[in-house]
Amino acid sequence: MSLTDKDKAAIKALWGKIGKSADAIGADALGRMIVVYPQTKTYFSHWTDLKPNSAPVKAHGKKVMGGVTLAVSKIDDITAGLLKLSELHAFELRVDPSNFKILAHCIMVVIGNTFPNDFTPEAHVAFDKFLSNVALALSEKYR
Ligand code: HEG
Repeated sequence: MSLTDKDKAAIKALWGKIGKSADAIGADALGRMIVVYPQTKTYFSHWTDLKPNSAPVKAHGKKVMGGVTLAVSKIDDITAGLLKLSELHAFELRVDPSNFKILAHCIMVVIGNTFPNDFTPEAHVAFDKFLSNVALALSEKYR
């Protein structure tokens, strides 16, 4: 589902308020993902510590949110903006794309939890659509 101008404005407005907390959002979302959906841990079995708030979980949360911040900055063509990341996840990391939806869900829960006032129903619907587009863009190179 493509993003309307109204969606894009709502996404940018939300990110303007919460983007500076991206690292913490990422760490929290990743920590939740590995607890609530333990099957996702298979991709991180090489880490020394797989518990929420551990150093590798925090570091990776920061990286993932760097990708989300990139997608916000490339909002007019997310597919092109995330092409390199799609190649990485498809060919090297071999992450099953169903996991993108799982992480997207965790990111939404964390934002709603941490920023209840900014996460209005309008922001929620636009950000949900945005993360679906991010998941789709990351899945682009799978075949
Ligand atoms: Mg991925 C690496 C972004 C979902 C598993 N992920 C990365 C990196 C970025 C990124 C920016 C670093 C790339 C680099 O080093 O060049 N990931 C990213 C986004 C999203 C996502 C934006 C979805 C919103 N990743 C995701 C999911 C899984 C996963 C759902 C698995 C459940 N990513 C993964 C792994 C690595 C990265 C295993 C390598 C991490 C490492 O080796 O420590």
